[in-house]
Amino acid sequence: MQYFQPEIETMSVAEKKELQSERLVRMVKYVYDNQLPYRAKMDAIKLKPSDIKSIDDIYKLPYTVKQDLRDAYPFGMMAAPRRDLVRLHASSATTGKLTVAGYTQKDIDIWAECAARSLVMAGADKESVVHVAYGYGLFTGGLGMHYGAEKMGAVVVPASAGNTQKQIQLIADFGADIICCTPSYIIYLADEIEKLGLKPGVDIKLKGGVFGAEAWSEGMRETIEKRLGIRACDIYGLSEIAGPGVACDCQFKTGMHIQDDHFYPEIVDVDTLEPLPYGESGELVFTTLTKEGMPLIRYRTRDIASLNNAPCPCGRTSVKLNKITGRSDDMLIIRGVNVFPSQIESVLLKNTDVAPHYHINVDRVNNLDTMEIVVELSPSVSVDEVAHVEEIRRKLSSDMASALSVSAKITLVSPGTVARSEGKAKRITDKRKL
Ligand code: DLL
Repeated sequence: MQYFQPEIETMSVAEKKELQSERLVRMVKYVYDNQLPYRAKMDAIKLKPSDIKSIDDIYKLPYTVKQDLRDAYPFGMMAAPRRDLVRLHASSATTGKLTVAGYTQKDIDIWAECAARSLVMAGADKESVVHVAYGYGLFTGGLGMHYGAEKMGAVVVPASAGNTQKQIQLIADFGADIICCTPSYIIYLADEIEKLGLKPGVDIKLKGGVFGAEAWSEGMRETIEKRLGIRACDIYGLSEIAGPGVACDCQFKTGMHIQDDHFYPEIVDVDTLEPLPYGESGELVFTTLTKEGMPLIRYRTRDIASLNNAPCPCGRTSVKLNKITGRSDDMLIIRGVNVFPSQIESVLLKNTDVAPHYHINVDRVNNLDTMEIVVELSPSVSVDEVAHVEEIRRKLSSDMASALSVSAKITLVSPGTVARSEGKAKRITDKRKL
């Protein structure tokens, strides 16, 4: 089995707990002394750093929310002095102000280690050519995977996002075996590779990829793996905590291994905020255990997921993050029913007559919510075959209604019609919010 840091990745659960406890105690004191907004939260409930004696006390600590970061924009949440910060990243949230994160050199090194662990989990080694097609810039995808690939000693191709034809040429000519990009972009690349008549395994030597930055379903994973003949690993991260590499799938795909020596995960009930046990779905919360620049305690990510601690055949002992099913702010409420885009994607991917390129339009007409799913027909179906297209539409409508418990209008369009994205796909237009 390949590991990047076996002494940590396969540490016993008891040793890990001791390490987490020691780090949490230190972290809480550091944050109390250096991050004024959080100190105020602790003072408000008369909690002292000395009340936190082990990781089991974590539930006593108040939550940090995105609004705290916005209120402190841009630098109010930084705990390290300006002279110790070496990098800023920011996330352009779909709603509202940028959330800014500052990193010290130690933060960057730890993040690179986590990204390196992730790449090794996905099958990279020192002989690998790692093609990074995540955007380089304020977004953490590009630079995060870049530093990870260098740290583990692979050759990194810093392609960044965009210019799809050139990306394909580079992947083919440089013989990349590992690719890093969003799941929606790898599908786009697969379409273009097919159009160019290039053969996976012959002209394209990819054997694995780490795909993340947006929610994607198991159906999407199967499609990617089948079309390109590669292992598709899910990778998770967020700029406030660390970019890509907070968690990643290993080859057994039993859930993404969380780098929980640095980032402590919890799942809490979305309404009551009470901690939930393994297996139950709720909001994902992270506490940074080692960060200096912008440490965060019990940060509510708004991502909806569950955790599992079943042993993994790879030997890694970390707690695992099951696939993110959506974001609490991406959840659509259609006539009172909760719908996540990932549920829609799962239904679409089970139907081979349509391609996984789709957009969801939500509106309110005569006080009633309406939902339209615009999806491309697969290239093997012609829009001119009217009766066949109508049959596909009817089947999808009925599958969607039974999966979502709410009806949706299905609009089938020709291949290539739905806008492609080089970064995070924007899949929803909710006119009720405009
Ligand atoms: O998206 C970091 C990243 C880059 C992760 C490349 C993976 C690969 P942000 O722009 O701050 O950072 O957005 C973070 O993206 O809270 C999730 O909602 C979503 N997200 C990230 N990874 C996944 C994933 C990067 N694997 C937000 N599955 C997070 C589902 C994901 N959603």
